[in-house]
Amino acid sequence: MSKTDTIFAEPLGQVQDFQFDDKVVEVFPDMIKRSVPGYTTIINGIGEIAQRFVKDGSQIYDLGCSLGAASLSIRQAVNAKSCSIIAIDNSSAMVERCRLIQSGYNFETSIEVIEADINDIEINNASMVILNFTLQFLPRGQRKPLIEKIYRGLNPGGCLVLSEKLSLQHDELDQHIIDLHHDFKKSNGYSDMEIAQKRAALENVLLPDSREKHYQRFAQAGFSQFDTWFQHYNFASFLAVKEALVR
Ligand code: GEK
Repeated sequence: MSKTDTIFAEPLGQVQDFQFDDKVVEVFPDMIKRSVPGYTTIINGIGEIAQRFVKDGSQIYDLGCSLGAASLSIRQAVNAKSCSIIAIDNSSAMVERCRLIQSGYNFETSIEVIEADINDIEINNASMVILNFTLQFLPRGQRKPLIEKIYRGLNPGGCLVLSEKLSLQHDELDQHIIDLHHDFKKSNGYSDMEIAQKRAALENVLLPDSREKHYQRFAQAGFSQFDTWFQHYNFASFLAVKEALVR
């Protein structure tokens, strides 16, 4: 059982930039479910998508894995043989807890949890790559090279699942959707002060792009097929497929 997230429950005066540290690790499953609309549906969907795309003898990359929820969903779902998951995060607190959680399960699909910056790792022989609410934390200049690296590392017919908070094109509608998200957080027990302080902590750290920007990046990287397979308010998940060479 995950502890209840109360990190922003008391007035903080000066709110520091958000960090994935020990305090966050302790409450992370509770925090992400109460903050990200559709998170559980996306995690389950990633397992279902993996059943279709993961091929025997290939690798699956979970980039910015946190506690490995997406990896676990894939390990439970995949029937392909001799596959391995490479789960990467640059927060040592996340990696330590992720290793502990994953070692409690024994599935045919193995997992290696690595502490590294996802910009520094190699990707190869991949049938599936996951960026589940991670790209939005990278400086904008790092995003295009990463999507291009993923495209190069995917086998033909392989896929990328990219989940992100979006900024919407029309300012007025964007504000309505942001308010609906705040109502979602309130209905999950967060106070107005918690919502405001968390927002301030994320302001310089979580930089959302528009759907159009993501689609442009997919196309520029070489993906010819991509679409939105899930959206709840301003939280969406995209599926991009590297075309198979022979039809
Ligand atoms: C899930 N995918 O539960 N290199 C490696 N890791 C990074 C980097 C980087 N450059 N930048 C950020 N991270 C997970 C949820 S959380 C999303 C992902 C959220 C890591 C960071 O340490 C954190 O663990 C994760 O990306 C983002 O399916 O908390 O909203």
